[in-house]
Formats: sequence, C-alpha cells, structure tokens
Amino acid sequence: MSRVDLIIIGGFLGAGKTTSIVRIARHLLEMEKKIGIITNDQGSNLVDTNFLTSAGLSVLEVKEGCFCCNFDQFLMRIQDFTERDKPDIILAEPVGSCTDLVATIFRPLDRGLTGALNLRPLSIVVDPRRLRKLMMEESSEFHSEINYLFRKQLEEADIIVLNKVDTLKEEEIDEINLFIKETFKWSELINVSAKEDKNIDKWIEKLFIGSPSERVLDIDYTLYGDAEARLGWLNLTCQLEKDEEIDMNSIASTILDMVKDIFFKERYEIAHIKLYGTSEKDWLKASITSIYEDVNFDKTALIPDKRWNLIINARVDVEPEKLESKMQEVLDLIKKKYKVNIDEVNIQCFSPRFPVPRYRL
Ligand SMILES: Nc1nc2c(ncn2[C@@H]2O[C@H](COP(=O)(O)OP(=O)(O)OP(=O)(O)O)[C@@H](O)[C@H]2O)c(=O)[nH]1
Ligand SMILES: [Mg+2]
Repeated sequence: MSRVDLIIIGGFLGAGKTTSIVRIARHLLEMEKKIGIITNDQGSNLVDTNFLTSAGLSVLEVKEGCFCCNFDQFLMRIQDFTERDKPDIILAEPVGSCTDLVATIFRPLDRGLTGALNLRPLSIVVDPRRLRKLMMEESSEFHSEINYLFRKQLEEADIIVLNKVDTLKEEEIDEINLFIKETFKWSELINVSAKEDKNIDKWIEKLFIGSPSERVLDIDYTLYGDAEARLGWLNLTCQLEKDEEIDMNSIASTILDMVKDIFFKERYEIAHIKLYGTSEKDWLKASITSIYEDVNFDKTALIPDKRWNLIINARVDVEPEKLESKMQEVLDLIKKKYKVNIDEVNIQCFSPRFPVPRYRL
C-alpha cells in the first residue's frame, strides 16, 4: 500500500492557513491527487470546517483541544481518512495558538506510524503585518507572552511562508525577507499570496522535496501556556430570522465592524474573528484579523433569504467574560438595527487550557 503524505500547515491565528490549504488542495486536485483535510480547534462549531466543506473538500475535525493535547483523536482522524477515502495526501491545520509541533506531533507520529505516513516539511504561514510588529517588538499590540508564542512558531518552521504579499510593496517584501533570513536562518522561505494564488505551486514543490528537520524547540511551557491563556476564545452559533429577506452581507460586516470598534477603543487586539453564514441557498464568509484592519469577505452572499445560520469564531487578546458580554451586546444591537430575530444562540467562551501534550519526544 502506498504511503499517505501528511502536510501540516501551522502559523498564528489569521495568518492565512485555511486560505492556503484551499489553494494547495486545488493545485493537488488538478494533479489528480486525492485529498483529505483535518481541521482543529479548542472548541466546536468551526468556521474553517464549514468553509472548507463549502469549497467542496473532504474534511474531518479534531475539536475541543489542539492536535498535541488530543493526539489520539488526531491519529483516529488520520486513520478514518486512510480507511474511508484512501487519500494520497492529508493536509492538517493545527490551532493557530499552538506550537512545539515537532516534539508533540512530528516525532510521535514518526515513531508510531512510520509505515503508513510520509511526513512532509512543516510550513508556518505568517502574516506580514504581524511579522513587522515582531521586527519592532516594542510596538506589538499583543501581550508579550503572545509574541513569545508567535516567535516560537516561526523558530520551528522548515518553511516560513510569508503570506499576503499582495498587500506589500517590493521593498517591504525585501525588508521582511531580510529579517526572516537573519533571524530564522535554518528555515526555507517562500513569499506567497494565498488569495491571489501566487507561488503556491513553488510552495508545493518545496513540500515534496526533503523531509522535516525534526528540530525540537527550546520552549518554556509556562510562557507558552500563559500566551494561550491570554486569549479569549469564543465559538458562537445562532439563527437569524425575519419575515422578509435579510441583507446578510450587511449584517456580517456590521457585526465585525462593531466588535472591532469596541475593542479598538480599549486597544484589545483581535487575533482573528471569522464569521460564516449559511441559508438553504447560499453562504458567506468574512474575517477580521486586527483592530487596525478592515473586514474582509472571502465570499459574499448572492442569493437573499429570510433565515440564516451563523457561526462566529473569535480569538481576541481579552478576558473571555468580556469577549462574551461584548459579543452579546453586538447581537442585541444587530437585532434592533436590522429588526431580525436572533434565536438558538449557543456560546462557548473560554481561554484555552494549559497545553499538556499527550507525547513530547
Ligand atoms: N490580502 C490577503 N488576504 C489573505 C491572504 N490569505 C488569507 N487572507 C485573508 O486573511 C484572513 C484569514 O485567513 P484564514 O485563512 O482564515 O487564516 P487562518 O490562519 O486559517 O486563521 P485561523 O484558522 O483563525 O488561525 C481571511 O480574511 C483571508 O481572506 C492573502 O494572501 N492575501
Ligand atoms: Mg484557519
């Protein structure tokens, strides 16, 4: 039996991992490869799983904890895929607040499953705006523990994927490239735009040359745990209903703008808030990746409808209680402004637990 390639695409929240996975998957499908995708989150009701499924891809999830803390579930999902769909390649996206993947995922997999899997190099996707802040550490919007986590993620990359280069001028790309090459000397570097499908083919080539370095991080778990605990994590589902058609695009962008304005006033940085809506006929997805950035739609809704299901996944550098109360406030404002009923509200809100990997080798 031929071995399945496992490609892990990590990186900080909002860096563009899921967008990249869609692009990579499309290229691989064109090459007639069979693909499976594994998503991951600290909670349930995941925007990414729904988005990838809407894109026509085959997806399984590891929820309620990261791959390393839920390693057995991760293994089961790999086995589910290999038994059910028999993919050539599995693409896996660990939670964006996770690091130390070599010691807690690559090495345990390598020791236990050498016969079944081909581990491909570890890619860490990075948002240039966040990286520029790391270059000027004192100006970061996040608490210092989160910067520590961000830096550790980059330190263990086999390939650093500088994404969103469509937002940069040539000289900005050069400046960031220089910083990456000087700071993370052992990694390969590639500049891509997942949005515009730039250099994705070259990235795929790199993924199939060589194997993971297995360079284990020197990491302080107390700081890492503190970084995760800093983040307010909210996964919300609800249903919007009205006796006439709802302008869901307007509601989605108003929700994200209102949340952004609230947190901007008190300078609580947003890592990523993503919103996914579905009706019987259509769907939309929108995101915001900083209080300093604008709302971005990956897809707007084109067909109006009277009933929409909504999922919101928010990760903000704020206490979870505050995140939950502000989100409730926003939903109340939306109800009044758009005269819609918002029912079946289900909220999970917490800070990620201290990371306790199943294995660390
Ligand atoms: N301009 C630009 N935007 C991008 C690019 N890639 C992703 N984005 C946008 O960045 C936002 C976050 O992208 P995702 O792919 O959801 O990021 P992620 O890393 O999977 O986020 P988490 O799963 O929350 O950790 C979305 O609004 C994307 O449309 C890119 O190449 N260029
Ligand atoms: Mg994602």
